Amino acid sequence: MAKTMMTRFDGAKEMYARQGVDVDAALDDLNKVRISMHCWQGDDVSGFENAGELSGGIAATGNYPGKARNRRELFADIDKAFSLIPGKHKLNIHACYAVTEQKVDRNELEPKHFDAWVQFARERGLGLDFNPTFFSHPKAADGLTLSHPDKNIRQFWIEHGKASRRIAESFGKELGMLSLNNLWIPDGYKDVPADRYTPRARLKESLHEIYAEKRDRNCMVDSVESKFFGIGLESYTVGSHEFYLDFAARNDVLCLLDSGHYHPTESIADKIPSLLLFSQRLALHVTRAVRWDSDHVVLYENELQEIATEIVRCKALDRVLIGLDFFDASINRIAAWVVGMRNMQKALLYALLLPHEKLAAMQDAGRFSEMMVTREALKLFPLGDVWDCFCEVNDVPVDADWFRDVQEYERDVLAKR
Ligand code: RNT
Ligand code: ZN
Repeated sequence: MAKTMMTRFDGAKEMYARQGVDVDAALDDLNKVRISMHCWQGDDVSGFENAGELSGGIAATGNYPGKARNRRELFADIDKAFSLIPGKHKLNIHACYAVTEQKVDRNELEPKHFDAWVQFARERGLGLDFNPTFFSHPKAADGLTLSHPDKNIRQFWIEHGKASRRIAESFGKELGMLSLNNLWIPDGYKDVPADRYTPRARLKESLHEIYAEKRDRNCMVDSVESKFFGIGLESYTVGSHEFYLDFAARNDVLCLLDSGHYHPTESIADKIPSLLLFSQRLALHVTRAVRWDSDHVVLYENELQEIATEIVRCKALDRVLIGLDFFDASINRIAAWVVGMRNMQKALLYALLLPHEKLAAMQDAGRFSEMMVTREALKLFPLGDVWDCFCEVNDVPVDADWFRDVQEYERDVLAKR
């Protein structure tokens, strides 16, 4: 390590030690956290099916040049991103990224259609997570899938849901690392519905069918992702938070909280300890909500720090499955990945460097002024010096330097697409 960096690191270590924080232990803990990087930032959620327009009330806006147009390009871009992100992680993929010679409809997908992904992950020591794709498909054209009034359409999507569980299980088996199978459906209505009950009853029944078959819990876990509203589905979403919270609690399924799916002032961090008290595991889609949209690149800011802090002080780094979910087509897509992943790690480091027990003791003793003063002081502690050291040890460039690599890649590779 360069001498100045070493000096900065030692100074930081000493400052944290005076607060009772062990920096080396924090770095060890951070090194073990695998974050699931979503493949869909690389191509604006297009997938490999040539399905046309993105549907389901989500939108990737912008037309920054260099988007990955096929598997080869997406794999290369993922490699580039991971080369700039410290540590070993997981990759999160969607069913619409199946690699098939001929067209295979979603209800007929099998593990073998994801062999290319498994091989890619295996060669790089990555884990794989999975998501059935209930959008961008003719049978989801009216925005309804598992709650559709038409039984045949529901049946098609139930089959897709079942197929997805088999695929996720195969990922866990092949790679020896637990795979998360996360279900999100866009179902909802633009305007005030005449019946809120029946669509939810149909969704409940469809989910029971999907989850009826036992899968190996050492290989895969299921989660359900709720949402408050989507574009064109503003008045009602069938899979609301309360619906899934209850469903998950009763059916050996995890809740997945997407940090962009709630009311703008609602804290997602606050939900974490509540859920952890009742469930062994919890899954997250970390994203950044801006007004009515939920899928902006994750920045290092307060809400993210709060989420990370809750995970760490609940001692739940091994119980919370952290994934990212954003898609920005208006900037360099690799930079978007790297910024989001590194910020998630930075927030975890921030959380790992807080003296939680000391602060909790102050709370219990009613020493609230001291608690406030201590925390405010900690906000300006030299986290950046510890972070730079983490990057250096993991052999990736520090914050000020990595973008140059991305610019080079843009010039040499992306610009030629
Ligand atoms: C949509 C959900 C969902 C998707 C991805 C592509 O609002 O957040 O997770 O973003 O599955
Ligand atoms: Zn999400």
